[in-house]
Amino acid sequence: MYLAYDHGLEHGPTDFNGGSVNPDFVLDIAVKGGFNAVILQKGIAEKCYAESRYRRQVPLILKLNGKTNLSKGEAYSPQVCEVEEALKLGASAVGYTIYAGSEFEAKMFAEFSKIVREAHSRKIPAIAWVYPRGKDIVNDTTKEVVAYAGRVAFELGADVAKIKYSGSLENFKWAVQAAGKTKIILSGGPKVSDEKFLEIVKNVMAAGAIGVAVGRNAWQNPVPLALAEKIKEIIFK
Ligand code: FBP
Repeated sequence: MYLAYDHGLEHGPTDFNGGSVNPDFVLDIAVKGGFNAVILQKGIAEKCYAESRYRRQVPLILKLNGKTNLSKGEAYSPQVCEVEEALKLGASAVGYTIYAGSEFEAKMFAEFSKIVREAHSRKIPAIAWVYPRGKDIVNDTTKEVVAYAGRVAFELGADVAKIKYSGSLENFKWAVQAAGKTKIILSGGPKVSDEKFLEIVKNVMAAGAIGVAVGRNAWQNPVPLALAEKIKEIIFK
């Protein structure tokens, strides 16, 4: 159960309500909610995690690339942090977003392949966020497109793939199958009701996923720790 908090770069501060603009607010949720890791970009990792008590309290997954949503062109997310830097900041795993189907897919495949090599030589897992995107992708959450995302991660050697929900247990099961030995986690998505989100978590776990990475549904929630308890109940019990 991972807590994602790279949205300040990906979406800008518009995602933040209440206290969530403050990294300490979210890091506290990660600790008190018993999350297995928090996902950060390098700036926040360096300034708010690496030399803080959080480093002892919750593991870090460092996102090695990122982009804003200010540009609406074909998606490319450049690498902004190296595996070695991530390790110094206390990371237990690294993550990288691949926009499969984008004009710049080849560049992201090359960067990610190098990251997998480096991560494995340092004995840490490489996690691929695989989000099909670009002018040729009509719908990024169909059964076929999401399963293709999982398969891309498997073909490129990712240990874990973070993919979007494809609408039903049956559809998601196909994505888990297509991903083979690459383990699947759900990418949470925009805030929905707790009931709806927990239903999705149940479906992805029943489909064979190993867990969820949740961002907005947790820290935009007025009672994030209550939601965390319910997610844990589904994943671990
Ligand atoms: P959420 O649970 O809030 O959807 O976070 C998952 C995530 O992958 C974040 O790590 C990332 O910032 C965001 O979604 C990117 O979403 P998109 O590129 O689809 O706008």
